[in-house]
Amino acid sequence: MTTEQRKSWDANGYFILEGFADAATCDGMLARASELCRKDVAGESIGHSLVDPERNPWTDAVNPEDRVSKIFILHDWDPIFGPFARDKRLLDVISDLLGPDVDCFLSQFIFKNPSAIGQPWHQDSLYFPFEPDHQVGIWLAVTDATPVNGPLSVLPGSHREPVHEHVADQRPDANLGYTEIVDMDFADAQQVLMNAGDLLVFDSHLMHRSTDNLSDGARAAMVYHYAIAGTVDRTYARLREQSDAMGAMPDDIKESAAAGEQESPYHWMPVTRAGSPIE
Ligand SMILES: O=C(O)CCC(=O)C(=O)O
Repeated sequence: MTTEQRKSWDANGYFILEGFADAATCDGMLARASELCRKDVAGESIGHSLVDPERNPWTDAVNPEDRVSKIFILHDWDPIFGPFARDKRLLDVISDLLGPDVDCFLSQFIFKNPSAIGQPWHQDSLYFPFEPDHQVGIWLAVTDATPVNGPLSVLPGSHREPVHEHVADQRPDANLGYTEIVDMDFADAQQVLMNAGDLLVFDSHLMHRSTDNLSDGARAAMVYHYAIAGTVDRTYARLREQSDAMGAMPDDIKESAAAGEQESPYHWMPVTRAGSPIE
């Protein structure tokens, strides 16, 4: 990590690595995510990934992927998304932030098709009741993120805030789990416009949102979340205390929590130990 990146991390809670992934990598991810949607619709296996349909599907949708919002849990099995989670250049940056022993515990591909509405202001740590707190997320622009296709906005410096109360997103087309921070002044927010291949690295307390996709093409992104190895994951315990603590969660996750299972819905995968990548 450069001095400038470290400064931006400390002051703002994020930085951008421009041109991190090449066009072939981005195109390969989009093709693979589309293939997984088609397999899912055809009843074929897609490992343990979960497909989250878009609540406001594109009226011109033709293919299965045109109706999907996100595909979760790709980092620990998929032949395309798995290796990227362990990219050596990426792990060098993540290790600078989290130390020599790091796990990847969550990933999602986001299609953000035309007419998909944005995700309101939130902090990812709401969904991560872990100890220690403060995880590291990366958001790879798989397509360009332009002013009209639903780019992210961030509130610089908000990574120093505790996790705020999040209220349910009341919009009828809100996707699963969307919740919103309403007790913060977002006047200093900055829109993050990115070219395909640029990578945003951000603190899990950083407040961010995305806007609606008003364009006629998908605005795709691939997201991974990393934590220090040995992090204690209290997700199910938290859901047992308060079933809507993380917004509306899928029924099977709520059922697992209620059944008293100790495991969490996250898939913890070691990526570095003693500073060396795990193959
Ligand atoms: O890419 C988006 O539209 C929203 C992504 C986001 O906010 C998240 O993954 O936490």
